Amino acid sequence: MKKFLLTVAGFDPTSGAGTTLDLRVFRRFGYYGLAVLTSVTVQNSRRVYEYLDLPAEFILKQYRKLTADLRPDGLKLGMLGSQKAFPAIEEILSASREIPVVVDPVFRSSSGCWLLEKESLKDFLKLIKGKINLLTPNLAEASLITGKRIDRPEKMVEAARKIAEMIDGACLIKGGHLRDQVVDVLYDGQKIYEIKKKKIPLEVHGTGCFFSSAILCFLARGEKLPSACREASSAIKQAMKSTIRGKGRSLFAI
Ligand code: PXL
Repeated sequence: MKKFLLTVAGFDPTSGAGTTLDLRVFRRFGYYGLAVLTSVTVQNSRRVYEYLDLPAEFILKQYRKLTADLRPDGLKLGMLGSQKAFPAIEEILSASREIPVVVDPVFRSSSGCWLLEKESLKDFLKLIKGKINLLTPNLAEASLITGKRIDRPEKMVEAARKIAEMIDGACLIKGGHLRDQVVDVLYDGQKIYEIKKKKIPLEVHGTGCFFSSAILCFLARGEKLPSACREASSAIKQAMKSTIRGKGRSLFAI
């Protein structure tokens, strides 16, 4: 029987990131995707202009009515927009203890627009602590979380351990912005895994959303975390062969 995966994230009108990309990724790996919106952004492939957060009660209404009917087999959290959404997210996480949960800490868009207030970082970490399977920060997000500049593989190893301890869960730091050899570093609470890859000279919007959604798909299939991350990494490389362009960055054409 087909499984349901749920994304709780923002709407990007280009479909290059956020809920509509997550839904396409879920479908690509054989799942039926469900979505609860936290925020609606104004953006094109060049940049994010502004966004409007939905009230926490409205996020919860979407979630409660949806899950009274269809039960998700996995949960992904993306853009939350504001700390005001946290009470809703708390309820959603509490109801998701039996299923895999992957969180992409969307703090800031590549074009520099804050998608969650910087001041809410500590509360964000408290919100997810002990309740998720995996957090997937990129180098900038890992630097924000640890308060240190994370820009080299050795520092990524140390930061992955530290963040995993802070959230009482596993952490995968994405090294896509490293200069030469690109490596992602996973700490699953016991061991460090390094996933090396070739740098692809193409800026594609939404790689973070794609990656976390794909990892969730492989976890929901029963794979262990290191192999789910490896498979998602190959899947993203494959998907980057098929992109489409407007006037800004490339978008996944999957
Ligand atoms: O890529 C991060 C991201 C996630 N979700 C939404 C976004 C963005 C970046 O622009 O708009 C809705």
